[in-house]
Amino acid sequence: MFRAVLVANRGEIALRILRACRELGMGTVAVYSDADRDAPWLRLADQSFLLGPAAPAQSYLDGARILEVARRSGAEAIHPGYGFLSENADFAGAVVDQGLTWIGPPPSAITAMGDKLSARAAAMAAGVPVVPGTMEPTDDPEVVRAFADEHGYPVAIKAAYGGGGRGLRVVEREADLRAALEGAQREAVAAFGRGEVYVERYLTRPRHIEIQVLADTYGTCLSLGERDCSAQRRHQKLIEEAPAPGFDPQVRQQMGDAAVRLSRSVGYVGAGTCEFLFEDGRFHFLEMNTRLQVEHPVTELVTGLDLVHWQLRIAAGEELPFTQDDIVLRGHAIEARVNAEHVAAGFVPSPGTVTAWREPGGPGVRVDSGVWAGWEIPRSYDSLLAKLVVYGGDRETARRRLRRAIDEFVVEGVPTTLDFVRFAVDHPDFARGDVSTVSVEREWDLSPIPPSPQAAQAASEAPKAPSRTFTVEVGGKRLEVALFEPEDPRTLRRPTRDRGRATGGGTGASGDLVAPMQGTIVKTAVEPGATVAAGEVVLVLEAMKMENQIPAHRAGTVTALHVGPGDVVNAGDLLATIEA
Ligand code: MV4
Repeated sequence: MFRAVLVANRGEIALRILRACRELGMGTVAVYSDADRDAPWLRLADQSFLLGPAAPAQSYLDGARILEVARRSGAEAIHPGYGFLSENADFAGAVVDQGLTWIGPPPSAITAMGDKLSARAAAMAAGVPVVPGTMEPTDDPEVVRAFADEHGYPVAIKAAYGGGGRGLRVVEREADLRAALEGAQREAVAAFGRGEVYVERYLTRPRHIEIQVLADTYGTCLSLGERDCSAQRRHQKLIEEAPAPGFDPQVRQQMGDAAVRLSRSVGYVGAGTCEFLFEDGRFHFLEMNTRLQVEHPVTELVTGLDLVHWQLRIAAGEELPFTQDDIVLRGHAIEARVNAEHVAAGFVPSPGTVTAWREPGGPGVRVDSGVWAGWEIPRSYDSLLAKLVVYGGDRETARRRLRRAIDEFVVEGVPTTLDFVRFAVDHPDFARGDVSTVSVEREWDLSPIPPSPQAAQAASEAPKAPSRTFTVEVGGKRLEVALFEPEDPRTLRRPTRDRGRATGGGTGASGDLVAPMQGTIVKTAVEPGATVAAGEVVLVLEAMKMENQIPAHRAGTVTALHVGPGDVVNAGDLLATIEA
């Protein structure tokens, strides 16, 4: 038991952890930035401290400031949540050096799993299968070529210090090898300051399956089963579920054993996750996340265990009172992420003010959120507003429940990824449980997803207009009437042109190729006057430290390039003109 726990995070996860502390009778200390003064999680804390300005480096990433708050508040332990400082071994070490308890694994375990090559080496040593690939960093195209010659294309070039898909390049043929190596290195240096890469055989349609582990300080380390997180886009998970649909119990056991072996080998303590790719009945270790994950609730629902309770109790020195045989998976859970994003425009973050917020409820529905009506979503942080998690006795019950809960969820003021989830739960692949990591991006036609009224409003750049609904009774029958007119029609501005946001690349008859997102032009791939096929890469745009190849939206002649390397563009800005 801790007298007080400092929660070094924000949003839904801060709320989640504060609730657990209160349930265990521990005192709570919350922190916040200038942008989060009005935040809902502060109400659940015994004490709250301002960290500083909105910029993460000056608030939630400022370890020294957080330690100072810990001292002032009398907190005995720090829970980092996910993101921010949660996988920072130096900060974890500093917490321990201050005589405080770090609610997470030992810093040495964070370091062992901190880069992909060292994680691969640990996995090999523990007898855990990894994807065939090189084990040493290289910057030599010949090393990459030799590996591809031996194992065949496609190969994946990966940044050793990469993450979230940054510094990852897939090479289909020898001719693309050099450019891919340079691209991976450039991206890795930009994002992580380190350009080391290595090569792996590229699996073309794997599922992303991860194993939740829980270890105490007395040598007990258990697998809490798997989660299937294959439904993702641009390395942003959208839907996660437990157990994985149609999963063979024998494979579950083998993966669980592998995750436990690996965790033990690095002296793991607390809650952790081993990520695997699963293809053709075989699994390959990818990396280990040494923290609580966003999607932990689906595991909680099928195991009946409260992961945050156990993190706190393990950190307080308690022994796990159950064994592997006691871990029984029951029923099915699905989580949908509710991000403030404009789906039809290519999942573009879309912060704004949440004007209405009504969460679904009823049997088998859990909502972890950090939002209320009137909340202005800060631009400085990620766009996760809430997680809608449903439970059912079997997968189909859970799937239908998710559909029902989405229909109940009222969010106004900002568009959300619920627009996507509504579409996804009805998709035949999802209904069948046949989703891989490439389904959403490469296989599904997302064009039927209608722009939500909020998204349409955002795209039209109309003044923040009252899109209001009224309830009227006509002949005694209740009717909902939606009003999309601005209050004062004189302020209505017509959009001067389709800025292309609705498609991400510009479509239709227009020759305008527009930026699908804000970012920096890294390079141009064609010269003015060039003839391009639809889909051919025209330029490379770096956004959020990821390089995005911008394809031609139509075949034709590039009559003008309006930007060049180094230019910063906003979503909707004109990049090139392509005349048919
Ligand atoms: C792969 C792969 C296929 N083959 N490695 C993407 C991010 C990084 N964590 C690992 N990633 C992948 N590595 C080989 N050898 C496919 C992916 C991948 C992926 C992995 C997990 C979840 C979603 C993904 C989406 C695209 C690609």
